[in-house]
Amino acid sequence: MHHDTRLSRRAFLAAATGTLISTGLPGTFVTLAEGAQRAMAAERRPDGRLRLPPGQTAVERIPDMGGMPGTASPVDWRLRIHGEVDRPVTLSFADLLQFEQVRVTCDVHCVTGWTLLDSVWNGVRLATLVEHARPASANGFLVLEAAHGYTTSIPMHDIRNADVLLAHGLYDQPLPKPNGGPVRAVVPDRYFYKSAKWVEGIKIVSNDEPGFWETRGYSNSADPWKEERYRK
Ligand SMILES: Nc1nc2c(c(=O)[nH]1)N[C@H]1C(S)=C(S)[C@@H](COP(=O)(O)O)O[C@H]1N2
Ligand SMILES: [Mo]
Repeated sequence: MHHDTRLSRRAFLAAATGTLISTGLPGTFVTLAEGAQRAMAAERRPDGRLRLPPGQTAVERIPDMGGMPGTASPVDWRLRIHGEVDRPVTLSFADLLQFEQVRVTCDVHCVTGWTLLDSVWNGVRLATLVEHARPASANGFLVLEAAHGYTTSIPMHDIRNADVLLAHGLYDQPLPKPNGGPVRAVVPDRYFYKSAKWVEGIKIVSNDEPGFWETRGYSNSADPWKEERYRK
C-alpha cells in the first residue's frame, strides 16, 4: 500500500544514520488476522472516531522501527527543559520518578501504515513536566530533542491530552532501548514520528521548528484520521 514510501524511508534512514533498518518493514511485522482486522475497522473510539485510522493495519506487537539509539542509561540520562521558560531545569531519571506517575493504554499509528492497539506506557505526563519549567506562554510549541539530532515538535495545546507522555516503561517493564529507552515521548493521536525516542531535551519556543521527518516531506500536523502523512 505504501511500499514505495517505506522503501525510500528505509534507504534514507540507512543513509542518514548509517544504520540499516531491519525490522518493522513490509512483510516482517505480524498483522492481526483478517477477521480481527475487519472487526477492528468497524470499531469506534469513545470520541466517535474510527478505532483504526484510514489506511492503517493493526499489528500484534510493537515493531522496533530503528533509528539511532542514544547511549544514556537511567544512571546518566538527563532531560533539559529549556527555551522560553521562566525556570529552566535539568532532570535526572530519579527526578523523573518524583513526578506523578501515570499508566496509559492507547493506540499508536506509524506513518508507514502499522497501528499498535492497546499499547501500555508508564511515565509522566508531558504537561506535568512542562508546567514545572513554567513556560512563558501557553501557546507555543515543544521541540522534542532526541539523541543524534532527531527532533520533532508539537503544539503546546496538544499536551493537554492526558495521554501525551514522557514514557520510561512499556507494558509495565523498563522501556527497551530499541523502543526509545530510557525515555521517549508518546503522542498517541499523531503519527508515531512525533513520539521521539531517546529524548534528552524539551525546548519551548513561540515559533514552530519543524523536525527531522517534518523537514523531509512528512506532515507537521500528522493527524492520522485526516491521513496527514505528507507535507502539502
Ligand atoms: N529519536 C528517534 N525517535 C523516533 C524515530 C527515530 O528514528 N529516532 N522514529 C520515529 C518513528 S517513524 C516511529 S514509527 C517510532 C517507532 O517507535 P518503535 O521503534 O518503538 O516502534 O519512533 C519514532 N521516534
Ligand atoms: Mo513511523
